[in-house]
Amino acid sequence: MKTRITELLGCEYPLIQGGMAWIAEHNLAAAVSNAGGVGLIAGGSAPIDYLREQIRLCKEKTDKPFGVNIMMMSPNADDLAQLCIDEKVAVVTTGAGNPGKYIPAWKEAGIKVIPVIPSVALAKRMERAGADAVVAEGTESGGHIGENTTMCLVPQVVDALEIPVIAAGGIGDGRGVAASFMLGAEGVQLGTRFLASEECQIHPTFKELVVKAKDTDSVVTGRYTGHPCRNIKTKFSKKLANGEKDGSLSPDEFEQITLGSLRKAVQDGNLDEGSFLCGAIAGMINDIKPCAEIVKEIMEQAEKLLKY
Ligand code: TUI
Repeated sequence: MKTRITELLGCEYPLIQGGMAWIAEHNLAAAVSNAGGVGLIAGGSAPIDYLREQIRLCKEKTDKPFGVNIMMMSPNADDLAQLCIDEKVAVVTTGAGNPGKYIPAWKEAGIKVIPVIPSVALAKRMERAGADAVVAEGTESGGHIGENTTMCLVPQVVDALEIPVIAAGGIGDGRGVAASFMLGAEGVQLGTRFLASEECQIHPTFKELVVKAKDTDSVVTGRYTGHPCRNIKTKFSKKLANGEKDGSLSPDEFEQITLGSLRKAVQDGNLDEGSFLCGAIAGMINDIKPCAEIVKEIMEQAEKLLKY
């Protein structure tokens, strides 16, 4: 399956792993890259020394291309952006904001730049700013999301841009990949499917929630704070959703009790205070497998459906 994305990134499959904050570290990224996709390490709001170490550990585990995701809302985004240049990272993706100010320096350093965007307007701005490709991310995704669905967003972004488009949001198997290609995408990004992988370092309770989730076990919280996030339904996320709905939780109180909640989910599996960010496709994911198997099965299924 050769597309402009495999050509751009020098990978076997046009498949990248989402740069999930607090989750995507070097073991996961290296496993996905070794499987023929492109793994990403999440910068999130990590300290610079942590990210430098993760990049170096990843280089030890794979000689294939891998990337880093820079979260624009991170207080140290400037430092992490420069670190990618210093460490000669092959690919940078960005999320939760407009990375325009970093693009010239990344391009100058030979880094492939792929912003994650939730709208056609931002996609066009990113193309004008020099992005190599975009990830068009639908609201089915886990974590911080826009409003548009993958099915509606991807073809509109494809029509609006010349650069290649990677589809994200709600893709969990080869059918989702094939569907994305029918919409005009030339690559896919998957996050949730890799939560249930052997190499993913999240707490076992988190993996169990993903594997056990049904189609209706996904909830969006925090719309009224301006940072809507998709989570797995738990006692905690239901409390947040109800507090938002009935007005018993002010936006300030919401921000207070969700502070640190990603770490509590990922590291502690804390069901009472953790935010288990996860995409809506979790209902379809029923097993934990090595990344190599996940990537191979998905791409074989997609190739069969698309008759490559
Ligand atoms: O970034 C993500 N997903 C994320 S980031 C994250 S960490 C976080 N923690 C606390 C609050 C919020 C986030 C968890 N999940 N996905 C990519 C993505 N980017 N989705 C939506 C966007 C986005 C939104 C607005 C990209 C650009 C944008 O631009 C607004 C503007 O014009 O500046």
